[in-house]
Amino acid sequence: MDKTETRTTCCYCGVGCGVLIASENGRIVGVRGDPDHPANYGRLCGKGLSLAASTASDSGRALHPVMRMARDAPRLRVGWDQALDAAADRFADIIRRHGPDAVAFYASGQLLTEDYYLFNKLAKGVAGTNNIDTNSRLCMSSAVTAYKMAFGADGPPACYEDLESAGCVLFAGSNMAYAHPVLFRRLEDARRDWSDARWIVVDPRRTDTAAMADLHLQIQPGTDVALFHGMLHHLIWEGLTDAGYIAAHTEGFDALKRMVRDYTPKMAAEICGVRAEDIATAAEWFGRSPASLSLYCMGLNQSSQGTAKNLALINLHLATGQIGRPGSGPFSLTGQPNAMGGREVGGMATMLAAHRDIANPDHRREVAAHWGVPEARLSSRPGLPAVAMFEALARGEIKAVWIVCTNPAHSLPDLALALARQALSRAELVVVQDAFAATDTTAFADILLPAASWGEKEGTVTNSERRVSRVRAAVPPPGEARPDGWIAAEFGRRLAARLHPGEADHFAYADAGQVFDEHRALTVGRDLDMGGLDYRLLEEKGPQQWPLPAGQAEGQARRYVDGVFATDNGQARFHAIDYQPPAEKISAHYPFRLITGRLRDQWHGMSRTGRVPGLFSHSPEPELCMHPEDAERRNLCDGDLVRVASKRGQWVLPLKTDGDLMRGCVFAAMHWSRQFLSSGGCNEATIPAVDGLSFQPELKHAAVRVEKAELPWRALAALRHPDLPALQARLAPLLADIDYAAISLAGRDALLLRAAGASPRLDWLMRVLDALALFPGPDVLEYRDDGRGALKRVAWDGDRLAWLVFAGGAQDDRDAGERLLQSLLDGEPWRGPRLAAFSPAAAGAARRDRIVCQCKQVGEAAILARLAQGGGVAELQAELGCGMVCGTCAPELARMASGYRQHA
Ligand SMILES: Nc1nc2c(c(=O)[nH]1)N[C@H]1C(S)=C(S)[C@@H](COP(=O)(O)OP(=O)(O)OC[C@H]3O[C@@H](n4cnc5c(=O)[nH]c(N)nc54)[C@H](O)[C@@H]3O)O[C@H]1N2
Ligand SMILES: Nc1nc2c(c(=O)[nH]1)N[C@H]1C(S)=C(S)[C@@H](COP(=O)(O)OP(=O)(O)OC[C@H]3O[C@@H](n4cnc5c(=O)[nH]c(N)nc54)[C@H](O)[C@@H]3O)O[C@H]1N2
Ligand code: SF4
Ligand SMILES: [Mo]
Repeated sequence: MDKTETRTTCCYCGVGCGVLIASENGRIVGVRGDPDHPANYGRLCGKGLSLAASTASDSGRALHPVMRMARDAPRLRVGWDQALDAAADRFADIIRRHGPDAVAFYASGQLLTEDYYLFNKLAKGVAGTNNIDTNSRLCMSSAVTAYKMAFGADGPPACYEDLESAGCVLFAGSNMAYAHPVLFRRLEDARRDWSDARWIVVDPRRTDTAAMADLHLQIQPGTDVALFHGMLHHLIWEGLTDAGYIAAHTEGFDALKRMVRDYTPKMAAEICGVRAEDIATAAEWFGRSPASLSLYCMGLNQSSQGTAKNLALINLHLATGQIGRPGSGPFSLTGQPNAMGGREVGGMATMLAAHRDIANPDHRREVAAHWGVPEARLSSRPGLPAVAMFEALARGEIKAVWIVCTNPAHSLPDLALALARQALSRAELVVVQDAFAATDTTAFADILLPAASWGEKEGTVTNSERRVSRVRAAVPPPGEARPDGWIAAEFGRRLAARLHPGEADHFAYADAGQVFDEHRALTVGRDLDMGGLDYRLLEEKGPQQWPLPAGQAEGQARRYVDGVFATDNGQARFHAIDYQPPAEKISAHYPFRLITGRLRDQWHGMSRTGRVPGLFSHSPEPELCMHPEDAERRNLCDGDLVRVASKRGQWVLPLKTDGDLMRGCVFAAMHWSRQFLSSGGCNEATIPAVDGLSFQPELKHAAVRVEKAELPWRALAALRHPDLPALQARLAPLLADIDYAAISLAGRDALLLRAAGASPRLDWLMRVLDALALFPGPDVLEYRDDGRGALKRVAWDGDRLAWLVFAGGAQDDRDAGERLLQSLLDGEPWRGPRLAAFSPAAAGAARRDRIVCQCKQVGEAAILARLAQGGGVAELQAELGCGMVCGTCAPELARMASGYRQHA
């Protein structure tokens, strides 16, 4: 047997953990954390640990290029040459007829740096358009814009070691316990060692991160600018600013000082809905600590005031000199594994390679010369940022779009009306390059190209602390899937041959290392100089941080240590921008503020995490979280199906009362897509308003109404099966045909479908049962009453339940179905007569226990039972084993233990 271990990097979040892949005969059989990687030193979170499981089967993967020969015709399997030639013909034709800006590329912070570089070269250097934007526009663009405005260049100035030396940590709009778990472990460890470190969390929800804070500022959504100005007012008033630093290294303080005069903590407190004393305390801790670090993410960026929020936070650091020293600095946590790499290669509509600007003719000349293309090819017109790009596509101004490694029909705002769906159905040509066959976006593809995925390709990624790590192939891609960089180069070469015959081949690379060399050559002499950072060094010395100019032994951990910034005069700039409320006001008609965000164990549209049953156990169903008092006033109970509607669109999901929210706010996870739900999820209702400086959409703040969805007919189907992704793929196309339906995975190998309709839908259910092959047979008990829309089928495999279907309108049946479901998931032998399966549940439905610890599958009930005997987290760990493997559940365990003590 051929067993090998391959050193690579996790493909999920921007922490960028090192992973060792064990593979056997061309299959990934296990993963473990790389003990030598400086991001994680061997640790992985639940998502990272599940990477082998999510790559276990090829079903659901895109395996062959497919293409429509005519509009509305079905897609047929074709060869790579045919698909790429057709794509190049169509792109070239559209460019000739309508000009280069009639085509667009929509890429992703999950591409490798080399792939990203090639797409950027292809769009800007071959097609001649700056219409290349990425999902980073939905993610990091406010942070990028603010760094550039304040420091003159993009990129976080701090590093991971700063987490260990910070005396005051300000988390702003970051639920780090869920979204950057391994870094959060490092912070937890540091606080254990340095017990007087203070944590402040700014978040409208009491997240697990907030529950661990010394001070939680539960602000009204969107009010961060007022909060930070209020803190600055207090710092100035109390003489806690660093006049020496301000004078030596910054400009613009006087104007800012004049503006924040009005933002007394009292005034800020009124806007934010928190206590003025708490704002003053936060300012004191921040200003007096020997080292203050802020960690921020989507709660700041995804806002119509995203850039202003970032700048107001940076103001606090500059005014107190909390930057450039160990343990301090404004540290924007990057979301995707290679959001940073994308920024380095200039992979957005508003920038050029290596932090150059489109508007600067010298910069265009440098890049054109490097690529060997005529200077005039590089357009001086900025391209369209994501939202505007899809709007232009919907209006027919952009005619063809190439979408790679992102799922805009799920992740863009306002799916229902203006954006993705309309745009993609109107476009003349949609090319989608994805690793998976069925996503909300691949449905629109005229040409679908199968991409190699994690563990199957070579390149690099850059994590949040500017550290470049190698990504390596451990196994060959399935079917005919090819690496993204290969696809970009093959298409680029074909497009160049059609548009610019006679030009030398712009895509002649022997390997990914050569692409990296071409990229890093462009960085030489610039703020992100990687002249000394190549594959050989990465091979010999492991992951490296930039800047790392030629001749230096290692990269720079911290930037701006000398107080010299990347602006023309070396001074950092303060910015005075007034607070503005979110774009959409709440009203009598739309009284709730919808906040969207992440779950602990799911990743975006779930194309990968949705393949692993264990990753559903922490949050098995989609939920709209609402404060219990808001729910009570509206007569809503846990589990009720509700319809959430904005001015733009609506979706249906179950309600969960949740005291972690403030009144007037509701929260929904962003993950559930049309592959798992009867609708596109929360972005049916979100708003396409964007920040005026960064063009990042306000994905976190829409005004919505919440009403009970009267859907009395209910169905539950559950079965065990060895290939769940295959089953899910068969069911997904049926979901939209009913008022509510949601797929989730459970146990080790079970798939669950819950559905609801305004009237009985046995017709629909029959299609579901056909798709799942749940037919009557010898070991199947059936009850059917078409008049009442009732159908029950229960099947046994030996003495165990194999599958079940319960549909109808009666509560008793629902309870019985839930009880059977529990029995199916437990896998216990069936006792008593089989007919008892249809009798009403004796004492209501069995409540499914929520799993808190994914690694050891420890549920809430066992944890509460152990806490009832006294003790805390240490006892839970020692006796139940929870929180001991990846530690992702540690914050929740701590919270449960302290909650228990408070109630006891
Ligand atoms: N498990 C998991 N981890 C992930 C991802 C994933 O899909 N799943 N995705 C990765 C990516 S791409 C990203 S960008 C990051 C995102 O990481 P985070 O930004 O930490 O995650 P979110 O849940 O999107 O939002 C963070 C918090 O912002 C709060 N918030 C909402 N509005 C406001 C506001 O006006 N002000 C403030 N201060 N806070 C507000 C929300 O309540 C939420 O708790 O996560 C990365 N890590
Ligand atoms: N309401 C709301 N919406 C949001 C957010 C929010 O907080 N709230 N967050 C926003 C943010 S921060 C982000 S980053 C976006 C994320 O949104 P998306 O980028 O749409 O999310 P993913 O599901 O990660 O999409 C990645 C796609 O690439 C495919 N893929 C995986 N590996 C590969 C590969 O190697 N090659 C190729 N070609 N394809 C591959 C996957 O199957 C998947 O379809 O969502 C944004 N949308
Ligand atoms: S924290 Fe988890 S998801 Fe993020 S890189 Fe590390 S293992 Fe991957
Ligand atoms: Mo993101």
